Amino acid sequence: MKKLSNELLLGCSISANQAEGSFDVDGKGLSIAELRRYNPNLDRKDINTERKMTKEKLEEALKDDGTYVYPKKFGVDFFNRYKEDVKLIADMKNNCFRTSIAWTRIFPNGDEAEPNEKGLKFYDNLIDELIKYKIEPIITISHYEMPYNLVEKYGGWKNPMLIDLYLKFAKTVLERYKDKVKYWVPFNEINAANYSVWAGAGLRDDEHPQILGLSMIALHNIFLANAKVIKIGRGINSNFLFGSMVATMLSYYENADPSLVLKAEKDQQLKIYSFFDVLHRGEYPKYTLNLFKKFNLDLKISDEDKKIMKENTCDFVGFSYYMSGVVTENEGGLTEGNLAKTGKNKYLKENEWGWQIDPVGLRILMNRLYDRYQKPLFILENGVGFDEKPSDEQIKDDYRIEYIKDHLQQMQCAIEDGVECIGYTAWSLMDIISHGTSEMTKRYGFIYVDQDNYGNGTKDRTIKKSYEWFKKVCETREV
Ligand code: P53
Repeated sequence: MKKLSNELLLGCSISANQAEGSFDVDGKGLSIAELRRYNPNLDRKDINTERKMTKEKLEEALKDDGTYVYPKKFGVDFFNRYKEDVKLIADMKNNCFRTSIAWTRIFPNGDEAEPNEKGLKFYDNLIDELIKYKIEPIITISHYEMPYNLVEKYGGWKNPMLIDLYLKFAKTVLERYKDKVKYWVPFNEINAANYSVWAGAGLRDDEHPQILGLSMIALHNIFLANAKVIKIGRGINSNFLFGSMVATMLSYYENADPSLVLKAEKDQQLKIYSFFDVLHRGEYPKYTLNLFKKFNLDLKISDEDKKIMKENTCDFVGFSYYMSGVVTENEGGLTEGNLAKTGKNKYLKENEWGWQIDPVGLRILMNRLYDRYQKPLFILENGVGFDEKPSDEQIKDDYRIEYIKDHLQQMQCAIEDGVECIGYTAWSLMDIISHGTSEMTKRYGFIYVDQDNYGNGTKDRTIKKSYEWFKKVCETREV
């Protein structure tokens, strides 16, 4: 048993595009998330191909003629049921809650001169409802849901004009909620372009087949926007705390062969540290600069921009952690995993989607991140998806309890090792639409939502066994 501190923020996390639905209500514009289809014929080993946005899939999505469903359009009705959901958060004794503000509710096309008051009203109500129950809101400004118009008209984040368009949106919400929200996540999983340039940067995957090259221009614009939003935010309220998030997957070496160890280190540099380093040290590490050279990219970073990046680094190290992987020479022995095709680790179990469950890896990672940046950490996402069937009885999700319990214990071990940690928000509050596959079947919630992959169902919420367990943890601070 571990005792958690009363100061620790402990709660759940969701995103607007996976939960809200009501995609065309009150003047909301179309976002890139709503163009990701659910494919009923998908073989799970093809997830990495399915998640790529191609010209063909995009045209089909824009037509939306009934061939496929686009579940992020209907979400799980959080837009209409937020009061009921916030009450469930309060009853679970969580002291914080993380969600995002849908850019397309505030600036439907992204380039309007004035924000959409009706869209802001929804977040006024949601944030006030959280505060009513003394739940600390943690707000993600951009969670894979930019206005589609910014892709079509401007070409996504590779266009530097996106920086000011993003800042206009961000400034609107930072000012509006300056006395109500303290914790801000300017970008969800800023390294998302590693996995999907569509979600991360609004670039079509078939036009940007490699993760580097052109997408680095987009990433640079995102990094600049991150530094600039922190600068603006500090001018609005000096107590704001910022932490853009990085999706982390710890990589082990399959054996002690030094060349494999080197390969794994390089893999971590490329996929994780090259992002954290810019966010927390305010400049590109040398190995990223070398990559720019290798791809013949002359980003023409002005001295002014260098200064802004250097002076406006994040306050906390925000990250998501779901699994670990193994760097191997044995390409035949890879997991089937969504995004994360990696070597199998015989010491670990996998979930149905091939994600290898590794609580001790969280402790290792927290130690490494704290050693490297010496800033407080915030675990913004951690959780596990299961295909849970509707049932008249309560869902007894002991596997989820075990997963979260083991990770919370390892988090506490890391804290006892000397790591500073602000909080932990589990993914996710209730079952929501999966980011990667737009399916409902991959359920992460403490709360069951009666809805299938096509949006059929009452959408009623029922608590799972894990809800009661997590409530007890939040109340007693014992895990
Ligand atoms: P789904 C990759 C690796 C770790 C986390 O993912 C990731 C991804 C991208 O899929 O994304 C985060 O729903 C993301 C959430 C997402 C969650 O992980 O594909 O921030 O929006 O839902 C789980 O199983």
